[in-house]
Amino acid sequence: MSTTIQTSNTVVEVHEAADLGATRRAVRDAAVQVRLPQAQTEAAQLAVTELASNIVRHAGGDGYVLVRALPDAGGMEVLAVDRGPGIDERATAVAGVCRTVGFADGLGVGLGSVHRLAMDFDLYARRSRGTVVLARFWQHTAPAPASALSSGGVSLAVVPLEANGDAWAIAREDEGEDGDEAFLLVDGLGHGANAHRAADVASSIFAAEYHGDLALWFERANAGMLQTRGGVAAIARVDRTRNVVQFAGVGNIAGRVVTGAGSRGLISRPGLIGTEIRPPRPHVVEVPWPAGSVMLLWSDGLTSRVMLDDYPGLIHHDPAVIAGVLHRDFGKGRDDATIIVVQDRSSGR
Ligand SMILES: [Mn+2]
Repeated sequence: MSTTIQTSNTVVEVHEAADLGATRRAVRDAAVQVRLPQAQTEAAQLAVTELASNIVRHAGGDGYVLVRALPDAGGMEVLAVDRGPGIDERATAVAGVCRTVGFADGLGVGLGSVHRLAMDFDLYARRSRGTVVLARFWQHTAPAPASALSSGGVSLAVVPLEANGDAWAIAREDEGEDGDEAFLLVDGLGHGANAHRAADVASSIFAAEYHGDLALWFERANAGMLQTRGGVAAIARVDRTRNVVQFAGVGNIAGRVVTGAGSRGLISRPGLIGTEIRPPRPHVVEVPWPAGSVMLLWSDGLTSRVMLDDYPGLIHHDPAVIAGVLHRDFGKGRDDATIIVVQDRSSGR
């Protein structure tokens, strides 16, 4: 069992050229946190400068940059998100090719240089709906995938620079390609420092005491969170042997599993954890998880109707890009907001 509590994103709004410096500083802070070598730090700063200037020049300054440290893997990621006119949809196809053949010239708008600088690169654009570009930087080389599950997310405090009252974590229950993995999403009541503390206690209990039993975690988390203002949470556990997702949620955490055959909602039970001595009793539901499935889990900082239907091809993109697009389009902007994306790559696509 190895559990990693995930870091929140830092957001820098980009409206005009004067905002570029703040994007570079956010990148530098994350780079320091994960001990990125000088060369990679400079590459990341150059890339974010290019991405942020694109937002100013081509998206009318209607966008932002999300920066996230990836301390366990020794890296960091930058998502440039805008609501601009969108690069031609062909560019998305070109970016798909770029990832495999390493050629990105001809995209225009400086994306070619970002692609050369970044160690992972992805892009999703739709005409009149905006663009999301991903650039990742690692200490050395990109780590080999730990399993056939690929995951990413966006988690953001409603007030920039305020503590995030949402938290998420990943537990890899066994080593190897086909190990089971569990994903925790917790939302501390309200927002700010006290919500953050509740979420922090819940994710720490997940890291220390979760061993594959969803209902037991809810009991332990309820007891631990009694010292806090409490919150809501869900765990989705991908059982790779039986090819099912086990889901248990209490309160406003929603989920969806998208497969070739359609999509299934993951429904939480109403209630709270950490507010009453008697622990809540979550229902553990199971839904099929065929090869190539994608799961979304999100907190109530996004609307309840998060769907991939309006986004042709998005499902095949990097989970962080999927999270960036859905967070932009379904975020309510009134609460801490988190969306986790889990992708099964074992279909060999
Ligand atoms: Mn909330």
